[in-house]
Amino acid sequence: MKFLMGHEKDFWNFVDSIKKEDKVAIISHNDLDGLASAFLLEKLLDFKKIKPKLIEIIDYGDLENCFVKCKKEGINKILLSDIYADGRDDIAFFINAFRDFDLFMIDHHPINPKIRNIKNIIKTETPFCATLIIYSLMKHYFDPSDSDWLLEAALVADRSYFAEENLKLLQIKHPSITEKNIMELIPGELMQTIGAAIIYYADDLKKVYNFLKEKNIKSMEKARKEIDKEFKKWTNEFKKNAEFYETKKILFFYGAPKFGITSAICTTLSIENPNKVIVFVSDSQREPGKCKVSARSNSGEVDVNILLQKSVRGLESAMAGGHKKASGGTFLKKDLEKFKKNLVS
Ligand SMILES: [Mn+2]
Repeated sequence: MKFLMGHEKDFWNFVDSIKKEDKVAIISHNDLDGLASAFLLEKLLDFKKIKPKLIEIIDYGDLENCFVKCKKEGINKILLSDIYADGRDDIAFFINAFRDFDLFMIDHHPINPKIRNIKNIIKTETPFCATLIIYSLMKHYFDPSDSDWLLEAALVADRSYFAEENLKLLQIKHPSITEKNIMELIPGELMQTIGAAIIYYADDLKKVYNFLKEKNIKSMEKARKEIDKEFKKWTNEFKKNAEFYETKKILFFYGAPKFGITSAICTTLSIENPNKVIVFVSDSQREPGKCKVSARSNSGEVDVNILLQKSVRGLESAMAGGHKKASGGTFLKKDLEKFKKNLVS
């Protein structure tokens, strides 16, 4: 794992600088890698006998408000993980946060040139997920191997195993694991269970966070049963009714599932159709009047991060971003036709 930005030593210095009297917040992303990152960061603080005052599991777009909350709560140190804070054009709020707080960020999303000079940021290439970065940094303090189960799930969730060294890491405990069978073996199974719980409890992720802390897999399996039913239904709908735009190799579908399962459906369909671009638009549960879009290109032939950014350009209150092979965004429902036109033209 190579750091594209930042140094291990800076992180250790940051952790060493945290004192009992500090008010520490952990802010992390609302997906599996984000929850696992927060889990590890809390363990690290626990090792130092420090209890974080706040643990916030958020969407990228909520970061600015989260900083406001931190200020109100008197937070002075922040550990920020798996948040693509520099992913939008206007990142003044983020740069200012380094003045307002003693802040350290660990992330694996592309680097915005505007943050190049900021210390206290570690960035890796996309396949090296935030959980893996934190896990390797923690080894400086103690042996974190009792969290291996969660690291493995995060490596699957963020598709980190496509980097050979990460697949090899998984093979230490699961020698027969390959890109093909990973979903049927323990790390893939666990990823699907935690992933389903994240979808089921999307409005109350602290619940999932506590399940992880208790290693309460049973409760997450219950949620998975419900999610699986809905997942099957909408995967079939997509297969039956998606529109195919041949020149762009785009499979486009609009539907309105009960849970936020579009992203997971896209991932599955993309594995089945690696050379096609899978695009699933649904109604946003979080923001009425808005649509949510997920896009995947498993082969990486099309950069779906660029594709979605192009597709929302000029649309009111729209945003898009993510990775080359997996990206997402939102736009107003009234702009669905405009979005589609931008997408396929
Ligand atoms: Mn991540």
